[in-house]
Order: sequence, then C-alpha cells, then structure tokens
Amino acid sequence: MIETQRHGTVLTIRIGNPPVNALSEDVRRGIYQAIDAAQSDDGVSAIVIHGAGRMFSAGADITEFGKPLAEPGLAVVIDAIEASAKPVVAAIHGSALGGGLEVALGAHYRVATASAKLGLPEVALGLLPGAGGTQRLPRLVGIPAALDMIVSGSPISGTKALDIGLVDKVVPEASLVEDAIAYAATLDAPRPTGTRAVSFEGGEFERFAEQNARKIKGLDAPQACIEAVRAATSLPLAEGQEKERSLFHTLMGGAQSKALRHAFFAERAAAKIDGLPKDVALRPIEKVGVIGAGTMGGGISMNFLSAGIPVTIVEMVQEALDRGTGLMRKNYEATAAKGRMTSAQVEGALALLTPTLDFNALSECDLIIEAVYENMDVKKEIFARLDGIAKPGAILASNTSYLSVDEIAQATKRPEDVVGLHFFSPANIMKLVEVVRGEKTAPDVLATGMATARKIGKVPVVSGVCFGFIGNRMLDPRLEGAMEMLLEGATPDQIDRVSVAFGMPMGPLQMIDLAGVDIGWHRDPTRIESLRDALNAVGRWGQKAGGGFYDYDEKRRHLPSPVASGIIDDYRAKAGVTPRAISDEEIMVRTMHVMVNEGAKILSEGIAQRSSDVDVVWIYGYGWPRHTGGPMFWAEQVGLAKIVADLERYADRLGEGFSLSPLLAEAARSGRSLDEARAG
Ligand code: HSC
Repeated sequence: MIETQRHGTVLTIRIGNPPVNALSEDVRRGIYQAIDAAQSDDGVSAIVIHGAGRMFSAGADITEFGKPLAEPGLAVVIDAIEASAKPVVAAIHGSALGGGLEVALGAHYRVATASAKLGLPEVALGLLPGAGGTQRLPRLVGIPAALDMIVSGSPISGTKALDIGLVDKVVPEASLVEDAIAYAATLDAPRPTGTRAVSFEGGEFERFAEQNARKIKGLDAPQACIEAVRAATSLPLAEGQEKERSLFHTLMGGAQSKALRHAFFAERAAAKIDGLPKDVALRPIEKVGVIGAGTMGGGISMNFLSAGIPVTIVEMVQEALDRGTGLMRKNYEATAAKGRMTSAQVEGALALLTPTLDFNALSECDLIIEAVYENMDVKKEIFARLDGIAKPGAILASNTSYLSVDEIAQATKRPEDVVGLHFFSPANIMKLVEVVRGEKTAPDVLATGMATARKIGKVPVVSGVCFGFIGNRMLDPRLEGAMEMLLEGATPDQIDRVSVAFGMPMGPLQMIDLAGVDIGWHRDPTRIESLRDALNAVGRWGQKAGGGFYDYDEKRRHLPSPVASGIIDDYRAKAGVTPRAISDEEIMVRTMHVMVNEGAKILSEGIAQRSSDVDVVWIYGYGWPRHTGGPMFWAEQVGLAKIVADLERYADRLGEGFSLSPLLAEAARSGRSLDEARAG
C-alpha cells in the first residue's frame, strides 16, 4: 500500500492501492506513520508523496462511506503532513481528486504533469471536500477560483493549476518523481498553506451564488460548499475545518448524497455484462459506417469523428446527404463558437468523414450502424443487403429505438454479428447508449459494442430485446398517463409542473412537443381518434411547427396555448368527458409510479441486468434528476410498499392495459429490494 524509499536525504512515500489509489484505512495509516517516522529521522531533509500506477489518488475510498470511520481519519493525516517540520512535495500525475487533492494541499509544495487532472469532485457525490479542501484551496488560489472548482466539481489540468497558483511547477511525466525529488532537495523549509490569510473581496459569494443559481437550485451540496468556503474567510484553519466537518457529516447523512453515490456506482456496475468473461477479446473498430444521414445518423457519426475514428456515411440521394453533412458542420461550428473546440479540431473531425451514395463503400467498415426510420421491412432489407457486402467479422448494428433486434438479425446469415446500438437524441450530446443484446448476439460483439460506446464517451447499458428496450418501454406508460389525464381534465402545464418540480428537465407533454406530436402518429385530419390526432390535424406537430401542447416564443420557451386548450376542450366535449379536478398526487402516480412498475417488469423479464441499470438509462437518456438516484432507487427510498399502495389506490384510473408487476408486489410485501426479490 505505502512504500517508502530514500534518495539521498529525500524520502519518497508512494501510494499504491490499485486501481485508483483510494485513500483507504491502510493507506491513511501508512502515510501517517511514514510522515511521523520522518520527523525524527535526521537523515531525511524533505519528503515527496506520489502515486503508483495511473494516478496520484482518486480520493477517499467511497466504499468506506456509511461505515464507521477507521482511524486515522484523512483530515488527521493531512494535518500531520502540513505540520511536518520537513518540507513535503506532492508529485501529481493522472488524477488528484477529492481527498487526493486534499493530501496535495496539505503538502507544502506541489509539482504536476501538464495533463494531470486536479479537482474536488465531492459535490458530484452530494458531498463537500471534508478533509480541509474547502479551507486550504481558497487560501492558496483565492475565493473565485476555489469556489469554481469546489462547486462545479470539475477538474483542471496541471497547466491551468500552475496558472492559478495551485501547483508550483509543471514537469514531464517521464521524470515526475525524479524532478520532484530534485526540487525537494533544494527546499529548506516547509510552507504551510493553513496559516495563510484568505484574499477576499466583498460580494464575491453573493455574485457567485447568483451566477450559479439555476445550476445549484434544490441541491444541498453546492450550497454547503459555498458556506464552507465562506468560513475560510473568517475562521482560522482549525475552526474552519470544524465547520467543514460538520457540513460534511450533514450531507453524508442526507438523501441526496446517498442517491448520488448510488448513481456513481450504478454507472460503473452498468459496464459489467452478466455471463461474459471480463477478458473477452474485442473486435478492432477502426472504421465505422453509418447508414442514414438524418439527425440521428449525423449525430451518431459525430461521436466517432470527434474520437478520431473515420466514418463513411451513406444516403440514398445527394440532397439528403448534403443536408446531413451540412448539419454536422453546423453543429461542430456551434460547438467551436462556444469555445469548446478549435476550428482546426472541427476541420480535423470533418476530414475523417466520407459522405457517399455508394452502399458498397461500407464493405471496408468494422462497425456499421443503421440509422434509418423505424420500419421493420426497410430495416430488414438494409440488413440483407449489408450481409452481402460487409466484410467477415464486421459488426452490424441497428439504432432502432423500439423494434426487435432478433427479427432484424434474421434478415442476415450472421445474426451473431448483429447488435442494437440505441443512441438518444441529440446523439452527439446525450450520453446514453442502450446496447441491445439479441438472442444470437456473440459475446465479443456485445463486449465490443459496450467498449466502443465507452470509447466515444458514452455511458452504455445492456438491454435485452423487447418493444422499446429499457428506456422507451418505461416512457410509454408515462406518456399514456399524461395524455389520459389531459383528457380527464388536467392542463398540460399542471401535468408537466409535477415532473419539473421533481427535478426532471421537462414534463411528459413538453417532451412530446420536443420529439414531435406527430412522431409515430398520423397527420390525417379525417381520422381523429385521440388528442394527438386532433393536434396533428391542425398542424400542431410540436416545437418544430411552432407549437403543440404549448406555444413557443423565439427563445423556444413554452407558453400556455389558448389554441391547444381550445382543441383539448373540443375533443373532451366530443368524447363526452366531463373534466374533473386532478391532484398532483394522482399526476405523480400516473406519470412516475407507472414507470417504476414497468421497470420492475423489465427486471423480472431479464431485459435489464440489474435495477441500477434502469436508473442509469433514465439519468443519462432522459435527464432523470441524478440526486434522486434514478427511478428504481427513488422508488426504493420512497418505499416499494408505498409505491404499490399508491398504484392500487389509483388502479381504476390506470387504464385497461395496466397490471401490477408481480416482482414489485413481492418486493413490497417482503420488504426486499427489487434485485433481492428477483434473485429469489
Ligand atoms: C472524497 O475524497 C472525500 C474527501 O473530501 C475526504 C472526506 C474525509 C471525510 C472525513 C470526515 C469528516 N473510492 O471510474 P473507473 C473504483 S470523496 C473507491 O471505472 P476510470 C470504481 O468504482 C471521493 N473506489 O476508472 C471502479 O471500481 P470497479 C472523491 C473508487 O479510469 C474502479 O475504481 N473522488 C473510487 O474511468 C475504476 O474506476 C471522486 O469522486 C474511490 N474514490 O476513472 C473520484 N474511485 O472496477 C471518483 C473509483 O469495481 N473517481 N473507484 O467498478 C473517478 O472519478 C474515476 O474513478 C477516476 C478514474 C477519474 C478516478
């Protein structure tokens, strides 16, 4: 765990706790003892702390959270580093995150590689830096930079850290430890950060809170971070740390941190594929083909281009191809205009794109993703054609969002090479990819699908084959509930407000407006059999048409629509429905609880591998508020027995298609989690 070594009069302390050098109990004790022993060792003039393997340290061991804390605590270790009579240098490569950066802040000097990532990401776990970070960082870099790092949780590079005074030197990775030792040998005195005064201007906190109001609204941790940093301006280190510790404990005991920590582990658990050896050999993906240059095909292509992987994109007619590639350029340029890409990077990415009308050009590709419209016959035809031209071993993927990957695979003579790669719109931005495992999908195809999605920066989740897979299948009862309540008397705003108050980015009807009221529906004005038909018949196809359930202003903000409410009133009257008052509780049950019920069915059918995978799908695919942990985690926190009781109370309003999931009922009855109840 901890190895010490002497280099002349400099002592190195190496943290070795793979895979991320988390500061678990043994590591803390080891550092503490090494620092302590060095104090009385006359042969030691200075100390260097560094990390073995990929990084300095990813911080506190998150798996220890929620258990009684074993001594020595991290703050005690860091105080001992700062109190060392011999100068201590932290030598940082890879990541120094959370408690890892706090160790480095306790050191008197810091050297880092240019590409190192230094950050305090505790806020993403619903916490704050609890080992002195909120007190030492502002003393070192000032209030604005410290607030920025602590409240955003985003790491900065070694180069940026040098600019703001967080590190003293940037050195090459190859000679990091050597350079740190040479530097330490020149130092003759410690330089504790904790005794510095914080430079501080009036109004900084108020300004910061105002500027970030939207991002931090309703979240406990960012508010606590601000309060802790404020303490650094008025209290000496020890008292500031006491305040920090107390805020840390309050957050740790709160519901938001529990949910955010669940989300952290859920995301990592999703990477694991049941029934597949971890070391299955992957197929090399060096060239990708995309069929269809629509919004989806273009967005999918951009992910690969941005990751440096060449893409051949195929369309049927030149005009559609030009429109698609034009949109890709426009999207890239918009990113560049926001300063997130240079124009050289834009041109570099687009240079990897080969637009063509020649289907045979796909024969060179290792992975081919079909992204045409949802029609089984069309998809089967495309896969049969692909079978004839794709090289042996190429992975044939469909971006279908509802249809059976098994049926698509049957159109080929190589169903083992077929997999679903379901991206979410806008595909160049949304992180989720459902990797759909067909009945015959080969293990290495599935594993390559998952690895490739990660390579392009996505969060992949394995799904079995069913109509709509995990995400869209759960979306269906949510949208259905919303539409029915609209008919029964609720307004669009009333329904959507319940979801938005819960923390969703938008309500179900706003979502339909965004996707298109007409998507999956007809526009025929002579066949009006639903509210959607009634809207479609008059061209209220959603945002793209200027209005749907809502009107939209030039900034795409939604406004209540007198026209839509007239259409809804008319339709109700024609359907003979007398509107009634609908409570927020009922809206909650019919738009949220019904999703949990569907999620439980998805679990019991083995479509999702584990309940946390369902959470990951909703957090990354639909913007479910991360601080509630995802729908299944949220339901377990509310209590499955309560969810079931609520569903039963409204059972006669949940429509004929509704049935309570036996798994959900059983878990609620026995007081077990859904995963436990499923395992039997
Ligand atoms: C913290 O530091 C609190 C402090 O302020 C101190 C508080 C003191 C309190 C005192 C009381 C008052 N711990 O992500 P990967 C696992 S909070 C345990 O796939 P990558 C991970 O689960 C911490 N395990 O790798 C996975 O395990 P699996 C603040 C951790 O290369 C494996 O390592 N720090 C862990 O893609 C590989 O992880 C953070 O929030 C941890 N800290 O990314 C950083 N970190 O194989 C969290 C990772 O079994 N970590 N694991 O699935 C990360 O952001 C990423 O892991 C890295 C590496 C960017 C480090």
